[in-house]
Amino acid sequence: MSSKESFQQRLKKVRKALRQREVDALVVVNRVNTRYLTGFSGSYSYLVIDQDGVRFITDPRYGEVATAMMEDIAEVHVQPTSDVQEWFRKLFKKNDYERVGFEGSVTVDELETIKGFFRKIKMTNEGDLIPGLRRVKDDEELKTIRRAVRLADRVMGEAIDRIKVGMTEKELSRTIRILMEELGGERESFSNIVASGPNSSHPHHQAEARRFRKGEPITIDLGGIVGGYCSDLTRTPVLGKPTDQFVRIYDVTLEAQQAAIAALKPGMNGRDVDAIARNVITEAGFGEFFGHGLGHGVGLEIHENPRLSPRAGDYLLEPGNIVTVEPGIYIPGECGVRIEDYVLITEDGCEVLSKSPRRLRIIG
Ligand SMILES: [Mn+2]
Repeated sequence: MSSKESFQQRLKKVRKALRQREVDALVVVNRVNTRYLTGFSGSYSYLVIDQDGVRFITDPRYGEVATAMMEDIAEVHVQPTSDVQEWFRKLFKKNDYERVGFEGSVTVDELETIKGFFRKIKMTNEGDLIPGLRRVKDDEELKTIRRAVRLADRVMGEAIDRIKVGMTEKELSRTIRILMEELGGERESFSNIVASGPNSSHPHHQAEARRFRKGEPITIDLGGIVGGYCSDLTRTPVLGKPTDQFVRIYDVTLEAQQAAIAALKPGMNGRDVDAIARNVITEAGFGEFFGHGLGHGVGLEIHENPRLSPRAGDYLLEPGNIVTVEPGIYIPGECGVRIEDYVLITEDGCEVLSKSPRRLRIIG
């Protein structure tokens, strides 16, 4: 399937959902949802989707690009931003819409503007519609996602190879940032985490000028963007001979992760998957040191649904979901470990897309 056909398919699904929800038209402003439906990644546009078609409104900065991109996808209207309200007013009047859907992420400012000229129209919150579609990745997305994950694997391998005693967290963090672009990423999908020694007990540590010492673990959490899609990968190698305590928490974390991966399949709820990993950690006596959820969906955004967590909703996993599986044990003031992989839910189980070795890596 070409990317153009994928966009047409996704828009068709939106139309079908609008019919089911008895909503006459949907207005899309969210940048990520816009990219998902059309491929457009500029900073300003509106989409209006109804049963007759798709209208794409942008300003003259993007006129040429958008016109070329939207062929066979949407009808392009290039409007100076000052005329957009009037354009909407005319469109809504002409089509006589009764119910118009908006995304939950519309700002209060945008809402007030919209309310001003839609007084007679019933506005509904359809904020769950497009994220619901985005939860299940299509083949076109999976191709891109595999490239993003390969990039993360390569950067992880390179980063671990460059670790040496005396290097600072900040130096390694900068190296990762540069590698991510050098090896083909658009940029990082989030600011990488490099946490060494006692800092490794902070799950979201910010890199400091602290130098790596012998015997210390170094948690590296990184990801890059390829074609708009994010990767997310964590490893915790150790520089020289580790302490017994670290080896113990590493083994337990890995066992917890493998138990969750072995169980992952369609029809499971995110709470149950989380509980499988959490039980392993709790039974080993470290339950109080695993303070975050087991994992999260990923795609055009670094954190999406579905979640694998005690607070996950009632959603049951489906083929095409992408989730991270990232248990951790963090012992305050001493050390921590997190092992994170990137997993695709398949028809009968799951496929771990990230290939970086998971066994404890001892550097030097
Ligand atoms: Mn993650």
